[in-house]
Amino acid sequence: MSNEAKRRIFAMLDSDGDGVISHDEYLARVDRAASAFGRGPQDPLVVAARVAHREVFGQMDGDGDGGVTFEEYRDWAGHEAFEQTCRPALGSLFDLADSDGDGRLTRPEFTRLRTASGNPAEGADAAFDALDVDGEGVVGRAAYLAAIHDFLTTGASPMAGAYGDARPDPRELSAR
Ligand SMILES: [Ca+2]
Ligand SMILES: [Ca+2]
Ligand SMILES: [Ca+2]
Repeated sequence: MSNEAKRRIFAMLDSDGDGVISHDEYLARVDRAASAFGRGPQDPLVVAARVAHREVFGQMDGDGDGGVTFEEYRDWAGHEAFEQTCRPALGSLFDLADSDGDGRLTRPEFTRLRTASGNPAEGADAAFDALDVDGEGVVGRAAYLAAIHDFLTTGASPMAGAYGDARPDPRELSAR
C-alpha cells in the first residue's frame, strides 16, 4: 500500500491535526454523514455505521490506548484490513447517503458524502465522473468501494482526486 495514500487518508482522519486519530474524531465521521443526510442517531443505518466504525477503530488502535498514531495506522492499513473492516465501514457510510436504498448514489449524494468526510468538493466531482463510466449519472456501491480499495492499495484510482490530489501536503512543503 502506498505510503502517500496512507498519509493523505491519515491526515483526513486526524481532523484536528494533532497527529492522533481519537475515537471521537473517528466516530464523528458517522455523525457528519448522518447529519448531512438528515438521519437521526436512532436511524438503523446510523446505528450500523457506528458499530462498523467502532470495529475499525478497535483494529486500528494497535496498543489499545484510545488513540491511533500514524505508525499504528500505517502498520494496520492495507488490503487485508480493508477487506475485514474498512469495507463494511465505508459501505455503511455509502448506505447513509443512498436515500432511495437502490445501491447507487447520484452526483449530489456522492459529493455530499465526500465533503461530509472532509474531502474537497472539486475532487469529488471529478471522481464521480471517473466512476460513472457509462454516464448514467449514478455510482454503484461496488464500484465505489473498489475505487477506494485501489486507492488504498496502489495510490492510483479514480478516487485519488477525491482525497485532495491537487492540494500540496503542508507537511511536505514545510519539510522543503
Ligand atoms: Ca486528532
Ligand atoms: Ca494507540
Ligand atoms: Ca440511490
